Amino acid sequence: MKRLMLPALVACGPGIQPAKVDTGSAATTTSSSMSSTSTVPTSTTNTTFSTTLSTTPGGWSHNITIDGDLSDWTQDELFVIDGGTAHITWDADSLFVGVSHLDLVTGGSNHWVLIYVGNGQDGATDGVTFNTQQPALAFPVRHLVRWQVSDTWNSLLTWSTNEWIETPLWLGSGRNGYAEDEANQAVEFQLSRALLGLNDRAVVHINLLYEGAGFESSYAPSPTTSFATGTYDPDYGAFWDFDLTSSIAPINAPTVP
Ligand SMILES: [Ca+2]
Ligand SMILES: [Ca+2]
Repeated sequence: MKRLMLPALVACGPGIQPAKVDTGSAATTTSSSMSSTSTVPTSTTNTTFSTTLSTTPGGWSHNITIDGDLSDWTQDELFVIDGGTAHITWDADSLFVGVSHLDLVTGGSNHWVLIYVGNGQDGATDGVTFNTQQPALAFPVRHLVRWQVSDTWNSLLTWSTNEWIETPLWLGSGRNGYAEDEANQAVEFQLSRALLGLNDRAVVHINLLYEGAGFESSYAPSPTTSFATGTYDPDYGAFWDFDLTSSIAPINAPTVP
């Protein structure tokens, strides 16, 4: 089942809608978004990890403008995914992620962009449940940043001992910016390294997910070797392993496990 599960929504063609730079303040909770994760407790706690942030002189560092325009990314930060591109880079303060995919425009509240992030040390090996999909994670990670492509919901989920704790509407607060421009079929995220506990290492997995009943699937993973795109409830088998102090370009990073 490959990305054929677009819901019967009115498609909005590229260029129809204006660019929007969203602070997240206007987002509303929808019944679909909450029902999908009814087992996830919510919390307003936003833990700040004790993290010393730095970039090694000569190390990789690139500040991205969060405006929904991917033209400021380099080829060294571009990862081909099924039907689009993913983008990953960082500077001393932030981990930057970009995604370009038609489903950002045509998808609805059942479509998600998922960004799992770990520091390489500890975390969960059971991912967050969406409807009836829950992946086993081949490498432990501590956080999931999730964003509904309809831009009606986003949150940070943090693994704490034995459960995922949700911080609603995490994007758009502090150093966690994002911007979508449907004309570009693109979204950009700025994720605080301090809030994610990313000192010298970032383990990252990006994919899209559709949770509509009867047509659930996960697709467009990066790394592409993680799972077969367009399948139901796959486990995630590979994660990017970025050395944040290294001068090695993101595109040349290894994967784990
Ligand atoms: Ca940009
Ligand atoms: Ca959208």
